[in-house]
Amino acid sequence: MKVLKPGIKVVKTANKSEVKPGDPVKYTFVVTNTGTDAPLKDVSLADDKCTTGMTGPVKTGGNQDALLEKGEIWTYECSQNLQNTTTNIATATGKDNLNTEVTDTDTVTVKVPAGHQGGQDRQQVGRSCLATR
Ligand SMILES: [Ca+2]
Repeated sequence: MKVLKPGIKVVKTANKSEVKPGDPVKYTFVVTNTGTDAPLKDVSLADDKCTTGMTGPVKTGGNQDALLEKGEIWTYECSQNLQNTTTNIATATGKDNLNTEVTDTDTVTVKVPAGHQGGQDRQQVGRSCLATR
């Protein structure tokens, strides 16, 4: 009997490591199949904080079908305006053809500097920060 070793991997990155309050951050999620000869179905990508505006997957390589196979790269994106230092956990999930579920997570933290938090107007916040230093 052939033993399937399904595996999935998500790598999450943010386009900035630190932003001012209210500034947008774009997250990119790259999902790949790390298993051995085990195409994955029902592949999904979720983020615990970036829940709206998720786009993708954009499928690179392979056959562009509904199965994530080895060598294929599925990329998702999500943008969010951050008010406070935020740590997001992304979770990728898939199933092999025996319905064995595999998951992987990746975490990214984007800093919003203390003292700048909670402001509405960037210029105003900038001045008040300087004044309190
Ligand atoms: Ca495929």
